[in-house]
Amino acid sequence: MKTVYSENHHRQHGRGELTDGYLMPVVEKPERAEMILARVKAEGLGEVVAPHDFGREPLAAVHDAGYLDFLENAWDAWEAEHGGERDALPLIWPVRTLRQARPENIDGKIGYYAMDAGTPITAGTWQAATTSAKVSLTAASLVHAGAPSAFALGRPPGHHAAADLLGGYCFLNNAAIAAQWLRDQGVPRVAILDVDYHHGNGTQAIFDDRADVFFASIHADPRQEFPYFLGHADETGSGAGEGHTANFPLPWGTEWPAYAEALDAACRRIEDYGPDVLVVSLGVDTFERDPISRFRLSSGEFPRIGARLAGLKRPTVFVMEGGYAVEEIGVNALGVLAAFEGG
Ligand code: SP5
Ligand code: ZN
Repeated sequence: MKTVYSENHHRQHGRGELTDGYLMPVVEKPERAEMILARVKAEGLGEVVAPHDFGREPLAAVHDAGYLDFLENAWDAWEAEHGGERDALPLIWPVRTLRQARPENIDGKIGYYAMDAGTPITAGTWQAATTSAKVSLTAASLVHAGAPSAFALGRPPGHHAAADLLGGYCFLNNAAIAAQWLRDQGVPRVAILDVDYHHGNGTQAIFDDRADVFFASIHADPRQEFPYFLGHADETGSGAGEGHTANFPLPWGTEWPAYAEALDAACRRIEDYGPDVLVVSLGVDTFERDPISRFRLSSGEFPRIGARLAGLKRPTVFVMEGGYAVEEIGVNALGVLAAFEGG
């Protein structure tokens, strides 16, 4: 399969994320994509191609116009207020009892649009995030044009970003943008399977009340793990989308046998739905030595994920999400992709 890649991801290189009470070096860093790209080349997965420009429309089909405007201008506003020495991070949020209204001040705006203090906005964030969206759109267009599969090797990731919300290292929801674009090309039914360790709260929220995009996610139980406030088993969609969301939360310490059962259950739900195209939110932070995660999949088990996905026999767009064990991230991601192609 072809890999879509652009060097522009280097423009997102945050200096710090608030974690465990410290401002720590970010884990979502450029080396992640470099390691995966090196492995794509080493294993000969296929041609590496540059993304095309799709304009603003496919972004606006998923994200709120006010949010896009904020994201595009946030760094300049932050720099004008605080200088450019430190990344932009929020420190107050409109939680219970507070009013959900967008302030004028940049600090207020960041709190209004951010879900956490781990997702720094930098000088290059807009360029990197819009390029990552283009990467996923280009992969979707390859599959729409008849390729059996394509790999969107973008960063920053996307699945925590909702219509008007950034967080979890995500700014634009690349998988949702690809899925919506496919719908807008006339593809009747799209399914998104999210295998990142963390629940894809943004993707779920975007398609919550819709029947034309099915969302299934296998992830660490939000009672224990980030993002804490979405991804429980009883969330099944709302309104017209009732029954079109399926969550498979698993406990800390989950190993392959329990993971495989959840994967199989999720795949059976997708088979029942019968999508025309499958979008996979591919996170490999389920790895046993991931520095921020607590599942225990070994490198040898990622190919089994790819083989199970191949069994769905659907045109498939892989969109890169998380995975922070930089040394092994390429091996683990390629484990899924190469086994998919072989299966
Ligand atoms: C795309 C994606 O995988 N986003 C994940 C965002 C998770 N951010 C919060 C992580 C909190 C980690 N706390 C554990 C620190 C270990 N000392
Ligand atoms: Zn993750």
